[in-house]
Amino acid sequence: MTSGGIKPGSIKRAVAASALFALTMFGGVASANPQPGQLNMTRGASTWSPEAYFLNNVALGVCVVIGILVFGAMFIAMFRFRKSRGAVAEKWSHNTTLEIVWTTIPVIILIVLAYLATGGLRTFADTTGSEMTVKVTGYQWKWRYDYVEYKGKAIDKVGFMSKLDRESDETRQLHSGLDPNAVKVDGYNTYLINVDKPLVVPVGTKIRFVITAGDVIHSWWVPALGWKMDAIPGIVNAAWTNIVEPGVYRGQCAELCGQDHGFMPIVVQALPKAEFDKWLADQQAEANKPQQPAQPAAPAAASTAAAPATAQATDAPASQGHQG
Ligand SMILES: [Cu+2]
Repeated sequence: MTSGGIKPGSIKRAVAASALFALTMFGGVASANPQPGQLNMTRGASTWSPEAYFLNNVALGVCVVIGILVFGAMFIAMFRFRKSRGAVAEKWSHNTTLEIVWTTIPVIILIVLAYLATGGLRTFADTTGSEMTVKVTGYQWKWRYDYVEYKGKAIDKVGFMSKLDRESDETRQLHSGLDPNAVKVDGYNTYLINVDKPLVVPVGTKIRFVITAGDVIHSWWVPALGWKMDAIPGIVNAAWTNIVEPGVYRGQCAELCGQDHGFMPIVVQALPKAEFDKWLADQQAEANKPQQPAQPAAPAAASTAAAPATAQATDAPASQGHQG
């Protein structure tokens, strides 16, 4: 670098401009589901999701400031000190003080980021004290949800497949002539992000998810919960959430898993506790009915539970272990 200085006034202006930029990027949208034109991540709808939102903003803010400083210095060097303006290169090649400074500052930044991220990961990984357990299994190209336990009691036979809703599925077919913008639920465009049967959960309850897959690697991702978790055959991953607000939260498979990877959305419906208790009781009553053909829900659940086991009869035994 040459000895040419940058005026303090221009630094002040740069800082003010970057602060304004940061405010426009992070100050606005806080809806749980993505909105058209939304730039930043969602704050989410669970007790933990603001942590991910905060960590992202801090890291992105650091990156933006570093980017402005580095590119700013680069452009000033290129334009103000160009040869056609008569700039002459300095001859010195080392400056111990400068080298210590530009090593120390990044190290401090990294330590601060690592400290914050470690705190976030620790709370994220702690599934202890859960009041409910749901097993999530990824298949090409749908999800299976099994309710394992609630309030310390095992739940028997409540589980179902959740796949792309019929309207989206018909619309997506080649030459269907149907308008994707017309696929809506309550005025919200749900093309490719709606399912036939959502995962129903209670709010204000710490829910442990145990996540696996029956064929290839998938990833269960609902942005409003603040995390995504890989669903891997033969491995059971755990994660948790505690949803604050009742509502419908949408997500998608986040691991390229085959030709219909983009067509296996996730819908989580969070109900007030009393409503959920009633829903679960209904599901249990339905599952324990002796006569199957009377209700359409019962044979559907039974056939989907049996399907993967028969379809994968020739597969490795490891993938069958998850059906139970
Ligand atoms: Cu997938």
